[in-house]
Amino acid sequence: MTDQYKDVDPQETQEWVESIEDALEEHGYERTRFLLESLIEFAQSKGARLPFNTSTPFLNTILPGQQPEYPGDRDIERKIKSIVRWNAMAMVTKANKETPGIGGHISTYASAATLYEVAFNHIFKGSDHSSGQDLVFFQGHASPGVYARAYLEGRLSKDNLDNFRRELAEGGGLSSYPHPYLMPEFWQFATVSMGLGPMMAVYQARFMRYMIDRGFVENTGRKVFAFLGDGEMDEPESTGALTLASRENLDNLIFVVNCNLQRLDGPVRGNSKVIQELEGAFRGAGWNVIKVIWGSDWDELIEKDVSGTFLKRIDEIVDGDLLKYVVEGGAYFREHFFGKYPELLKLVEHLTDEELGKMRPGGHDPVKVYAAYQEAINHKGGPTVILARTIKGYGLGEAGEGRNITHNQKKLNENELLYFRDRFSVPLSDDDASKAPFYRFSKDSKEHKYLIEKRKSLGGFLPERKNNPKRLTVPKVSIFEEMLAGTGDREVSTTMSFIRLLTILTKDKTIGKYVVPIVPDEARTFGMDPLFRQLGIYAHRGQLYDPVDSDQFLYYKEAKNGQILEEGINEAGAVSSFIASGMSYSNHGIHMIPFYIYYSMFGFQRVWDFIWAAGDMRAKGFLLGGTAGRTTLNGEGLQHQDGHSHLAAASTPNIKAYDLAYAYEIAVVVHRGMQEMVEENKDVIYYLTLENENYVHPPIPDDVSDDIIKGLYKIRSTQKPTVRLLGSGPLMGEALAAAELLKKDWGVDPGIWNVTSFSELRRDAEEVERWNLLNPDKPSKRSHLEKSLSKHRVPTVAVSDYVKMVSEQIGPYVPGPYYSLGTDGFGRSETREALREFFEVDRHYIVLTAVRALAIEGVLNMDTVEKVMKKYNLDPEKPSPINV
Ligand SMILES: Cc1ncc(C[n+]2csc(CCOP(=O)(O)OP(=O)(O)O)c2C)c(N)n1
Ligand SMILES: [Mg+2]
Repeated sequence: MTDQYKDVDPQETQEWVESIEDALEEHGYERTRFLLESLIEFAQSKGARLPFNTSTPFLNTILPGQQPEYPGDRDIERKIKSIVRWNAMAMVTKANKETPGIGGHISTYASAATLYEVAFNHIFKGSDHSSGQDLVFFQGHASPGVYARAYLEGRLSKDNLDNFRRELAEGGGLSSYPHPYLMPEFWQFATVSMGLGPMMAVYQARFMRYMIDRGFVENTGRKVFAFLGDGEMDEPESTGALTLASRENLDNLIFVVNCNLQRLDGPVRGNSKVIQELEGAFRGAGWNVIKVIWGSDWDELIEKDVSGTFLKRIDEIVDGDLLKYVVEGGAYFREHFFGKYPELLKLVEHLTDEELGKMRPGGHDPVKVYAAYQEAINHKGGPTVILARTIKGYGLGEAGEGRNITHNQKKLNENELLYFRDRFSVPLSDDDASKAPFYRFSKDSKEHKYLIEKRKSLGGFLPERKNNPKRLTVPKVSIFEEMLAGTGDREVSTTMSFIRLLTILTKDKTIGKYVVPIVPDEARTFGMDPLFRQLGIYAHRGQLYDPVDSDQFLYYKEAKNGQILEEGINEAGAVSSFIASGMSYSNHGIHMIPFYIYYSMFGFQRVWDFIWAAGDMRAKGFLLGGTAGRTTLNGEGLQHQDGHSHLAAASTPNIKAYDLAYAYEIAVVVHRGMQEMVEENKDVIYYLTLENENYVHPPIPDDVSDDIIKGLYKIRSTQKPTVRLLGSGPLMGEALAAAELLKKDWGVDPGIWNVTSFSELRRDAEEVERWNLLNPDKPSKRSHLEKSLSKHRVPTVAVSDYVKMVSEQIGPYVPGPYYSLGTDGFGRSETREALREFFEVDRHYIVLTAVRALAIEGVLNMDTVEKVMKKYNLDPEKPSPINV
């Protein structure tokens, strides 16, 4: 027995309990809570060290007497739910019978069916509702159930269901999981990379607030729901933003954790109780927690347990035991759980083993689940989590109910199908049932009418993804005249140029207010802090304090209608804000234009999974990798110097990535990006790397804008080129310096080109190549690369501040021999010059490569190459930067 249960004076305890009982009866729940809290406070003030306890007894939060009346027809709803269950199971079973190994999940939805069906019938609001559409993150592995319901609603056809996980089938199939990219009129949120959903949901709710506080939309009480797995809660991201949600009082946010106590391999917490642990985490983070552990069958038993023995016993056991009771059935349950204490055994003596085995957990009881939803949607002042205990594989019996293999159960055999049919009274004959057909209520059945009527009164079907935003007009590129004109003698960095551009853009009368600058505690690094004052930092509560720099013009200004999202040291949160604002055109019907600027090293490699999800969800906006470039960011060393984010960007299909050298390039690229996003309504993300090296920016040459977008434009041509240099981003300066040396020291006059995007060049060249492959009968097309470079098949030397693979992307498509210089290896802190020499990307290495290329071509002697080495003191024994 734990200390907790040692009672040295039971009579005194009883008196206290009776007082509380009186208070509950006379004054109700709120007053009782107040009294208890006052007592605790008093005891603490007198020195009593009360342990901080974040969890409450393992009971339902809402007592039977506090439950609202159930608003629906239980009988019809059960029939509908049973058919949804059947169809979801049949969809996966059929798919795997026809195509073994195609996959799918039966058990997740089997556990979550009641959670979803109650919400579909009574809670979720559709887009025609006067409050607007609720945003729902569906648990990814429960997708078969969501499809099965859409089938009953008549939104999906039998063919669609037949083609679950066969998306290339004729007529199109259904995606494995929620993927808005693949089913753009259906799914809204990509959830299946576990942990991203909960975090993104928090930021969606927060962004909804932002839109309200900035006056873009009315507060109509819309909600964000996130349905999550209990195993999924182990992902650090799942709980990573909980305190933000309570800090910002997000009562528009509801998490529903499907606590079936199991994940893929086995129990989530065999040796303890995951629900209690989660309660502690959420309560500690300031959330309203509603536990739904026991179904109505248990009400009487718990009520009768005046001695607290049930509570004591339930406290002794762990989740592993609860799972065992489900699998072993009523007799085992009686013996091993109730059997420990005679008075407990007495409580269930009137029940048969079968009845005992069928007593449901709360998450399978519509009355309990509805009560939880009602309280959650009416809760004010903060977010709510519903922790609902369910059974994984509910209804599968021997085929997997509660068993460790259940997650991967993909098909039922004949006997199992018949068992399932009987368990849920599915009206199919033995013959029919063993073929696992889809079942649909006839149009004039009361079940069909009921489910349609319910959705109609709640504003239409869900999920449903909208894409009809109001188009915005992008001002002419001339608003960025300052960038286009060059900087004269002034030396600035591309990072500074971008901040100027952002300042101009946010001041623009037509489009400025739609811009959402996002930064994770790095604004001063990028010189963005003046915008704090100009735009304000978004804070729902405004600014409750006098900032330490309030006497200064550019003080730290927080405001309720602030425009900047300053996310703190939190790249995962910041990119979630980027996603929420980049999806605003769909979720709010208003194009917002996020500009998320961050240390480029903490971008792709840290949150690429979120960026991938952003692509799936068709988010749009600008990612700005600040202080990028392995050698351009010099003093910060190995973990700060980004020389590879462009590889990740290049392989993310919806991203257009640019590494820019000059201010006018930034103006042209951002301008074109905005046109694509808000005028043409394309789902595209632009990724720009920006650097902190200061140099003079020239004015924009004539007629290069289109080529800047395509990825390559000419800086200087020569009469009779023998070699060509491609510079990119900050290493353009080294390419230009190398050209000078080539001319001055070796009499070679190279053509010079500026590459703004290796990945855009490669994509274009690949597309052209593919078209030519598939269209042998038609005249060949030519890529931008070919059009630009094929006149002279001379050697080409490319240099960038990224790993060689970045510039090598275009290697197969460049006419003539192609040489790449890049920054492979770990970075380190040094001067920029030393780093460029170390990584062998400086002017001398460019010259060396060009001269050797000419020697190989027979234009120069090999002797000249040796002379180059000598002249610039290049050491043949220098260790490779990759190995040191
Ligand atoms: C980031 C990530 N890691 C692993 C997986 C593979 N995975 C899919 S479902 C699953 C178990 C899910 O358990 P839980 O969250 O408890 O959901 P349940 O199916 O039990 O409702 C795992 C490990 C994934 N989808 N995403
Ligand atoms: Mg689980």
